Amino acid sequence: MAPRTQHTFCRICEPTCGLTATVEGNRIVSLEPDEDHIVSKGYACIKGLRYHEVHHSPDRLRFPLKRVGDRFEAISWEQVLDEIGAKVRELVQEHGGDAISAYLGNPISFSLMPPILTAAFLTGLGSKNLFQTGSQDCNNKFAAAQRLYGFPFIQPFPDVDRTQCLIMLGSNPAVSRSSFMQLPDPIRRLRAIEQRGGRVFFVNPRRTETAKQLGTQVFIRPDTDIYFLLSFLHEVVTRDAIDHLRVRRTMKGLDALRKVSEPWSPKRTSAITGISADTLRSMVDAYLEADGAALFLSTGVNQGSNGTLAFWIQEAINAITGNLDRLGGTLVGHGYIKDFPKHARKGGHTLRKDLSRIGQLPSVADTFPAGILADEILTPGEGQIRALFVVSGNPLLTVPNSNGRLEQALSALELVVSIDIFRNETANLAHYILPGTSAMQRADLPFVFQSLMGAQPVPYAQFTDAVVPLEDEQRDETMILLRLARACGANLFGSRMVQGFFSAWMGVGRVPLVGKHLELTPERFLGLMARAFRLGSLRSLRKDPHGRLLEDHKGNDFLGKRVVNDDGLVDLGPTEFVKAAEKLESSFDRELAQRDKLKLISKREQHSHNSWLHNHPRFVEGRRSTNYLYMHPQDGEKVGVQSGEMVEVRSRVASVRLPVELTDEMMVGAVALPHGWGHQDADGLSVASQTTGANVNLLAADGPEQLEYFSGMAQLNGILVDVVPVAED
Ligand SMILES: Nc1nc2c(c(=O)[nH]1)N[C@H]1C(S)=C(S)[C@@H](COP(=O)(O)OP(=O)(O)OC[C@H]3O[C@@H](n4cnc5c(=O)[nH]c(N)nc54)[C@H](O)[C@@H]3O)O[C@H]1N2
Ligand SMILES: Nc1nc2c(c(=O)[nH]1)N[C@H]1C(S)=C(S)[C@@H](COP(=O)(O)OP(=O)(O)OC[C@H]3O[C@@H](n4cnc5c(=O)[nH]c(N)nc54)[C@H](O)[C@@H]3O)O[C@H]1N2
Ligand code: SF4
Ligand SMILES: [Mo]
Repeated sequence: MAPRTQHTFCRICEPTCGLTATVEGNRIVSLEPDEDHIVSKGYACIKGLRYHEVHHSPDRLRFPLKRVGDRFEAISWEQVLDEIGAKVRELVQEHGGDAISAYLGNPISFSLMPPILTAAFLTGLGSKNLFQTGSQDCNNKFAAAQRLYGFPFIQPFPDVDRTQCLIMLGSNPAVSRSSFMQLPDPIRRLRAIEQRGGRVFFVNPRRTETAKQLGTQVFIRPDTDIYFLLSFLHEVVTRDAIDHLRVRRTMKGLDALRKVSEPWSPKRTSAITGISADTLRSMVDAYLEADGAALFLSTGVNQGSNGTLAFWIQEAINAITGNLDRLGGTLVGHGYIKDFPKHARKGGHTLRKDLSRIGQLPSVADTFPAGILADEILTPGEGQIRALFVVSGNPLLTVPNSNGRLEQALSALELVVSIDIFRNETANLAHYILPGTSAMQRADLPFVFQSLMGAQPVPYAQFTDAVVPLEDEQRDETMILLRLARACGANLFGSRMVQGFFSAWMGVGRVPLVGKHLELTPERFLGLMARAFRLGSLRSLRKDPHGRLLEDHKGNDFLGKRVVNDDGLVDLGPTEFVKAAEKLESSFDRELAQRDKLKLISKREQHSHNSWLHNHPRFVEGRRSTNYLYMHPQDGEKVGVQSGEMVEVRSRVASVRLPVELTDEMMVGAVALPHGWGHQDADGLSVASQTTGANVNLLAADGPEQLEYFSGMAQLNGILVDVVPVAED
């Protein structure tokens, strides 16, 4: 058969770069960057370009599996759904809906339907126990935005193509391609800021792959960003560089905010951040002089101990200086759903106000923190979790898992179901594993960041059909979740009507819809969504296989118009935050006292993606077959180790062993360790299981007291550690 080509988009990370697939029969022979894509314009990275090899991996799941003793056996869909359904019904009847929980992982979140259906499945069972990656990733931004703007998904992002000054804290776009800001080809876009005479700063304990190529590197001691930001605010306030008119008209709480910044002069905080008062002032100069500037913090700060307060102060600075909601500053996108925050707020969506059973932590965007999952499972009492559905996730390696406590918890569950494309470490503890689709087998509209938050510097829409069909008993996650809901008796969205609609549709495979009889397919679903989003029909979207530009940002259309707090004003000084800021005095003293201790941070790698690309042979070849502890040579000397030697890294809760790599990329006092490793027992991953890396999250503390209160964020950066040499055995 002659090869054919098809344009599609990658769904590994947020840029969702355009790809062109060459397909022979059911085999994808190559993926190339889509040169004509309207935004990524021929950009794609090595992960996207090798995705077909991941897709065709011999380890892919093809049949539903059931654990029998210590083995997995293939069973039919009918049987698997019957058995899971019966167990869930029994648990719900005996213990109530909260006995059932789900963990929604990262990869599937780049698709439209499965995240919605996972949440709906639990709601339908009467359970509040949804966990997802947000509590390792970005819930601090949601928790803060809810107070500042009235809705968690209102997330201003830098107008990167027009700004004259961008200060990035805790982000390494050259490797990550950014987060909460869709940014294919980040280096070109960031370099352009300098080319038009602007400034770029990277505040980071490590001189990253990005900072090596452009901008100004500013080293910061891990987990002290809140003090840097408070001093930045202090300077802005002292200089009265405030757009008073704008603030008066569209914001409240300026006095409270000013007070919060008072104690934090640049000189004072330099003692713990390591950023001198002069350096900080020069950054404030650059920011204030620029015609459009933005502070933008990301995962590096989110994963610290004060992520919510840090994001609050950042947003407040952007707001009071007049940079929020202006071209060249930060923008609030419209997303595909017009006035989504307004409507969602009215309906109360993602605005639950409940507290977790264990630790009384607030839910964020209707989810609880994964850092309490082990406790929720292990602590008896009403509402105890007895079943877990893991949808494209690998919590065992990716959430704080003090000394392997989560493994103990998962082993204690009566039912664990994994929906994945591989049998990963978490799935090894499952009772059932359901084979999903790779992105190349899914029709899609990109979700969350584009459709809900509109975090697109260049707004556009794109639809892709599946590139290749399902094999054997693989199923689209949308269909799996719908069938599971029916088997378990979950009224989707808690609504009998919606459930009745789905049942009718699925039961007979046909449903009366707009007078016609249509077969249920994921494409049809997406067609309905596209129309609901007013993107037109799929047929019309297919006419733009490289994406279709939507209306560009104009700025000046958020403040006073789309802020959804009851009074329509941005709250610069939410009472709870102002109160929490008082505690920063004691943590400051603690920081001063521990200045000589090593702090551990995370590091993303070009060839891996959280825990799941280590099963691809090319990505773990040679030196890449393990993770390393990165450390400044001065610290290496103190510890007494050379590059290549083994060390033990000890935190309060556990220790791991791995080779060290000395590099002056690191700041003195900070060590970095890539996460997502530790696959030695993963017999379902024939390549990854041969790698030797260690799971850094064994070092991260879990349990409610260890999490940041407002967001439930786990502390994955700034963990105090000791590093000691070990003799190789
Ligand atoms: N120490 C430390 N820990 C971290 C982080 C850190 O920086 N440092 N980062 C955190 C962040 S930001 C995140 S988002 C989390 C991610 O954490 P998780 O979402 O828990 O884990 P992932 O490794 O992304 O893997 C998820 C699983 O999804 C499967 N998968 C991939 N594609 C598909 C698909 O199309 N369909 C289905 N059904 N399954 C699929 C993969 O096979 C893999 O088993 O990790 C967090 N953990
Ligand atoms: N290749 C690759 N790309 C990825 C991923 C991957 O695993 N691999 N994961 C994807 C996911 S799920 C996400 S959420 C995004 C995240 O993408 P980003 O939010 O852009 O985050 P990172 O690139 O991980 O950069 C975090 C940076 O924070 C720095 N850092 C650590 N601690 C601190 C601190 O205390 N203060 C400051 N200021 N900086 C600190 C680290 O040195 C690191 O450079 O990346 C995505 N892209
Ligand atoms: S940056 Fe790479 S992994 Fe991310 S969407 Fe683009 S091609 Fe895919
Ligand atoms: Mo993430």
